[in-house]
Amino acid sequence: MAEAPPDRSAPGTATIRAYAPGRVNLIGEHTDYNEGFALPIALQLGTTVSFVPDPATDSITASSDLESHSVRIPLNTAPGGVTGWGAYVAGCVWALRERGTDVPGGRMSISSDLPVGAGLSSSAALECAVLRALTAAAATNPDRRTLALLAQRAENDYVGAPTGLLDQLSSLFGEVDTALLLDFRSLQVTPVPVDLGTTSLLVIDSRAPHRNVAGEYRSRRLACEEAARHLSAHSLRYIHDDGWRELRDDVLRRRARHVLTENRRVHDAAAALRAGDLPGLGRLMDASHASMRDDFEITTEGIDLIAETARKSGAFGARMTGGGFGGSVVVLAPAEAAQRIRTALPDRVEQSGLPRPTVTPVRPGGGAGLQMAR
Ligand code: GAF
Repeated sequence: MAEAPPDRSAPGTATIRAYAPGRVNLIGEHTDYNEGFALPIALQLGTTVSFVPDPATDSITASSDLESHSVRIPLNTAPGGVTGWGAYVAGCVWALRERGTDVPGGRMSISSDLPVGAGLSSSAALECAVLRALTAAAATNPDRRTLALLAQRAENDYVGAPTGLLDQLSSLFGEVDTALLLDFRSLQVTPVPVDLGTTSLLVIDSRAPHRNVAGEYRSRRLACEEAARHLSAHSLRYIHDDGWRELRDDVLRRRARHVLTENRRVHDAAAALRAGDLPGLGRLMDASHASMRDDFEITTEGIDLIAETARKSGAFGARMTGGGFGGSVVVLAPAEAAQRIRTALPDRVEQSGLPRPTVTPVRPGGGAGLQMAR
């Protein structure tokens, strides 16, 4: 029998559709949990959630076009209750209910054009789209910073990933043709206009499998916290630019040096973007990549090869973007170099025995929000 269409005359049961984009961080990596700075853009790729509330049920049944099985999430779910991809949805349900939001049961379907595991923040896009849909269903409208903190709570305390706020703030505050200067201490978001002219911004997905990403991410975070403790500071944000010199331990020195120099590069990059100095921005991206490779040690052979090949092809700059240990490289390249990179770089990388990368031109897109149901 054909399924009945949702009853749009009954308040609270019509389909709610929400969208949230992924992000590419132009610069400022592993600075968020150190109360530092970053300069991301939201992408024009993202995740869409359709939710049909059903007040008669006390669970949410979620299905995704990327997964073969649907997941049933009891409304009273608690950390550990749901694992796998469904944990990101369940974590949002849990975080909302913990703050007293009366989330209704219902059916949720999820679709996405963001590659998973490419370092483009597919998890935060899912969380932000789910939160937008569920808060609309509960007839509440928290502001974007509150939503970002709820998404982070879902990820930290339900999923168990000790991540910062970079991805959620990027997804929620995204603006067309705009980069976002994020301050993770005040949670202030300053728009920086992006006028690339004929210059291209490319995302190159290494398509290399990630290994022990969660463990390595956690160890970098712990090292930063330890470095701050040795310097008697609440976080590395409170340390002056070359305060890392006071650390005796070589690993902690290099971890802290990455964070402190990266914060400086973020501000210089925002200034370069405002001044239209794209070669200058490219040089800062290269310096950021070197710092992630040598001091923070989060790049891989494949990622380094992609960044190096892009530079040799005439890019202004290239750097790994995201948490590291695989994922994607963001490249800023004049038109001719961009064309060379698109046609020749995948062959060059594949010839080295690495997975064939994909090259996608990107532009800054709008942030998460509700869509009119069609
Ligand atoms: C991942 C995390 F989720 C972010 O919070 C951030 O730390 C990033 O890695 C590194 O800058 O995307």
